[in-house]
Amino acid sequence: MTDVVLCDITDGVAMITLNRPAAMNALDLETVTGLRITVEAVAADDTVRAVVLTGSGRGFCAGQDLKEHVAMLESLPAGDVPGAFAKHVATHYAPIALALATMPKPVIAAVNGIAAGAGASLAFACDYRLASDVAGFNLAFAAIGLSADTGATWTLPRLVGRAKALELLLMPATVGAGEALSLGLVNRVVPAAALAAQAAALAGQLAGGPTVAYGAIKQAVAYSAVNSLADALAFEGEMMARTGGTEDHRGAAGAFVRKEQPTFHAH
Ligand code: T3D
Repeated sequence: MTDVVLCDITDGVAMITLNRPAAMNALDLETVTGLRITVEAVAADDTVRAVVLTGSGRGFCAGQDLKEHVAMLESLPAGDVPGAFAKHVATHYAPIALALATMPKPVIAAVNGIAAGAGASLAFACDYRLASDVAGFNLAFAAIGLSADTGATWTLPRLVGRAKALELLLMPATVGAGEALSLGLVNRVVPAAALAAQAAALAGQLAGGPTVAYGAIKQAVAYSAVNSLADALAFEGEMMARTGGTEDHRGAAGAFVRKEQPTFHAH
């Protein structure tokens, strides 16, 4: 953990907070490195059963730190810039998106404010977006002559459809929380003052749930998005076999029959 990326783990919930409020939590090298290490650590930690990603101050995350970025552009020979981009994206942004989207536990983006560029992509890579009523999303890449990264070209069309995704990417503008909700960009909008408590409550609920089943659901939904129905049916069968063999399933099915509340454990 560093000062710019905080991580608190309590009762099975990892709360990751981007902590550069003066820069709208923009991702300089220290922050993006800290975020990658933190996200990969909570993904691998079996005691963590739900994750929340949020930002401090009035921003969620403004994407790449453009001040540091301009310094990089000015310090490198022009011919070295494409290679530097490719390395930076492959070393940091891509692994973070992949870890958020594929870790075998639910990940909530508690979007407290503006999410721009790769900051928006981070929120889209999470499993659930709980947004403050002052939050907003801006696919800012094209405004500075860039394409898009951190998975936005994969996640965004799946959230809002191809036509809207292209509109948001080609003509970047800030989409407020209300519009984001109607587009399906976020799951729920809550008053700003209630966001932290609501995110903690939701994460606590998920951390007390059937973690193996949640992980298998994430895997199956991702698999089905890019495979045929026949293959998806076969994969569902594999995931059902995995979850059907858990104590969580045995206990919860029995609890239903006994008219009791089930309790779930990590394995
Ligand atoms: O190397 C690579 O791999 C490149 C990868 C790129 C991936 C990307 O993320 S590209 C997209 C980068 N992000 C942006 O283009 C967004 C830039 N920011 C904005 O458009 C606006 O700041 C916001 C829409 C996010 C918020 O607007 P507003 O009016 O609410 O706030 P503001 O006044 O613009 O910003 C507040 C402060 O945050 C300000 O600080 P200052 O100058 O007063 O001391 C501003 O400079 C700073 N800030 C905001 N965004 C960034 C930033 N500082 C550095 N980098 C930023 N991205």
